[in-house]
Amino acid sequence: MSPLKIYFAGSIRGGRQDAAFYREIINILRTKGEVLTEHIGHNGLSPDGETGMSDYKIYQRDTAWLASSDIIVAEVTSPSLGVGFEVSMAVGLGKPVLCLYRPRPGTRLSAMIGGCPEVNVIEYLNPEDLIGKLDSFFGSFLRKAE
Ligand code: 6K6
Repeated sequence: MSPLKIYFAGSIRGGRQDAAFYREIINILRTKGEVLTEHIGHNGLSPDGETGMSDYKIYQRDTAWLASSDIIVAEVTSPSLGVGFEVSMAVGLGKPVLCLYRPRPGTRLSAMIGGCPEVNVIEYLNPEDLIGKLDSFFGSFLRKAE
C-alpha cells in the first residue's frame, strides 16, 4: 500500500513565529505518511525571503500538491490568508481536513474554521501533547479508510 500523502499547511507570509512548531508537527506527521510540504517547517523560509519562484508558480505547485494529497493538516494558530485558502480549497475538493490549534488567552479560532462541519479541529498545548492526539486521530482515520 502506498504511503498516505499528507499536505501540511502553515503560515508563511502570515508570520513565521510558529515555525518551530511546524517543524515538530512535520516530524510527527512523517511517522504517519509522506509529508508533501516539508519546506513549511524550514528555518530559512522567511515571510519576505527570495525563492526565485513567482507567486503564480508557488500557487500552481501548491494547489497541485493539495489536489494530489489524501489529507490536509493545517496548523491554524497563527492566522494566515494562504492557510485559510488551502483549508477552504481542501473542503471544496472533499478532502479530509484536520486543523491544529493552540488556544491562547485573548484569541479565538476563526468561526469559519471552528464552525465548518467538514473540518476536524484538534486543540493542543505542545508537541508532546499532540503526539497522542494525532495517534488517535490517524488511527481512526486509517481504520475508516480501510
Ligand atoms: C518563501 C519565502 C516567502 O515566500 C516563500 C515561498 N512561498 C511559498 N512557498 C511555498 N508555499 C507557500 C508559499 N507561500 C504560500 N504558500 C502556501 O500557503 C503554503 O502551502 C502555506 O501553507 C500557505 C501560507 O500562506 P501565507 O499566506 O501565510 O503565505
